[in-house]
Amino acid sequence: MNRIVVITGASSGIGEATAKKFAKNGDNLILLARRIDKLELIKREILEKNHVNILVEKLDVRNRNEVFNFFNNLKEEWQNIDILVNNAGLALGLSPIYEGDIDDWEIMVQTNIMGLLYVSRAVLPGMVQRKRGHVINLGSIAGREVYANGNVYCATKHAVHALSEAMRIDLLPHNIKVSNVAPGAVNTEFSTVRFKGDKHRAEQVYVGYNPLYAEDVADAILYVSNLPDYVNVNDILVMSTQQANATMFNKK
Ligand code: NDP
Ligand code: 8X3
Repeated sequence: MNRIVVITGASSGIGEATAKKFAKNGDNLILLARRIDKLELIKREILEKNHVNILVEKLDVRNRNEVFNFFNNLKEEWQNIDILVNNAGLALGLSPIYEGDIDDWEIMVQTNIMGLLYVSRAVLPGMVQRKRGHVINLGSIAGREVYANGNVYCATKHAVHALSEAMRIDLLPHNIKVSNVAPGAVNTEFSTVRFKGDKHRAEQVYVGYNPLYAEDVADAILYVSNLPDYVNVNDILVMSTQQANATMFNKK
């Protein structure tokens, strides 16, 4: 559709799958993440199959200067951003609040909340000026419910939910859509990151049931982005058929 789509955290999982879906849809991509090598590979893979333009950049959403330098210095052809997918995010650890690692807490808050805010603050003024745009925030079932030992991660995703609602109000007069896409369990690098490289522990999260895959969430994101101008999905909760809420699974 020849739109300009920014995706944060595009180097794996939901962000990568979303980039591929948008490219297939004919959209041009600005792909951001810290692992530039992975972004370059994804770019190459996409360009083998799609005639779109792709800009990749090594960017840590926690770094306020890096974020503003990047967006303030975009070449003219990349400036008219149509869609921002605030996807970069992570969970670190799974511990009771009285044993939590404070460094982990800071990284989650800085990435999932402050990173989303920095990128949004950098991109939104252009959308307001153009009177069009769409912000799609990656929430979570963890933004609706809390579960044992998920304390700070759940708090950050509750914040994403609140920010989606608040953004929608502030952007209402400016014709800008805001959608909150909230998945249940998705089999990506998410649990490997949460358990700091312990792949065995990460795999156990997805055993006994069919979890979502990144492509399923990407489908929901693309659907939300392709609706007519006058239609917005404010909020979408998508999960495996074998998951009912944050903690109840029908495992075989
Ligand atoms: P992945 O770990 O596969 O992907 C996370 C992405 O975020 C990576 O591309 C990573 O890139 C990027 N990222 C992390 N920290 C930063 C940072 N500081 N700056 C820039 N990019 C960063 O996990 P998912 O694809 O599953 O997660 C994507 C989003 O979906 C997250 O917001 C997550 O909370 C949310 N989510 C995930 C669910 C799940 O069960 N998997 C369920 C519900 C929501 P890099 O390391 O290269 O910087
Ligand atoms: C990721 C899903 O349930 O592990 O947001 O928190 S969960």
